[in-house]
Amino acid sequence: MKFSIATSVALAALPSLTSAHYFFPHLYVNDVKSEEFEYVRRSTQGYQPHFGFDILSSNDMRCNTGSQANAGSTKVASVNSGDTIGFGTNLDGNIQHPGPIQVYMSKATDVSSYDGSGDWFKIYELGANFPMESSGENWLVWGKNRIDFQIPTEVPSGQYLVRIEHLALHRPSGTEFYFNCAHVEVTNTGSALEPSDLVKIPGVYDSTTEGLSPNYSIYSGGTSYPMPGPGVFPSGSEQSATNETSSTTPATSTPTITETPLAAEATGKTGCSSVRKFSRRYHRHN
Ligand SMILES: [Cu+2]
Repeated sequence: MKFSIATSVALAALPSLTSAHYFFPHLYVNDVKSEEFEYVRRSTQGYQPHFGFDILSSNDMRCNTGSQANAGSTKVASVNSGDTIGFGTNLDGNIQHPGPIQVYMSKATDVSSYDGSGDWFKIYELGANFPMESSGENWLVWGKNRIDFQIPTEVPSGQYLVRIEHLALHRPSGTEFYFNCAHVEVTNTGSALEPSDLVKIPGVYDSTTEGLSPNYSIYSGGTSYPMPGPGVFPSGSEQSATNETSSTTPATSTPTITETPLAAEATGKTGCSSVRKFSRRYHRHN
């Protein structure tokens, strides 16, 4: 199907929809919200997610497009193992996309220049309540603008990239990837363990990964979700997200689930403003 001028004009007329996308420029340390990009590497990706599988084989999958150039100007937050830290969204916008949150860490000799090419391990994951609902609101991240998680007491002392990742699964044709990296220096206050279940980024996911759309559909009423990537270090501890403002907007309608027109899909990477049926549901202002 050809991408028509009429479609492109119609899409250009919907800029406000995409502004309800988001990124994670704030780090919370000791319950204090840092400045935008104080401890988080600024990228050139802004609030738009990556869409589809291309990003899975790119080094940009680590800390996002253009972020390496800002590594040297990003501060390093001092934390103790066992501390709870968190990421906050831009403008405290609530996340209203269905999918998991995961947090990975990678050790650096000097995080202010580190490119993320070493080993990564997962320290946190936030999934869904079941059964899976087509509204998407059964995902535990729904309506949150701050994701808190513990630096495991077992994490060895040293500097790290801490990478938060949100996968949005509402588009039947592919996954949206939201991710940013913070700089931290961990002081281990207990007994450290060598991190296990190590992965590389890129490489941790590929086009066959079960928990990614289109391999996984949130519209099938599933009773489980195959969390992508490795297990949680040290042993899958239970953690939960908090909400800074509790200002979740209630749903006003149930979305009509249809396949996305190919022409709209052709606009690809700029996000899901092209998917009207889902846009109305997931891309509201807060
Ligand atoms: Cu979106």
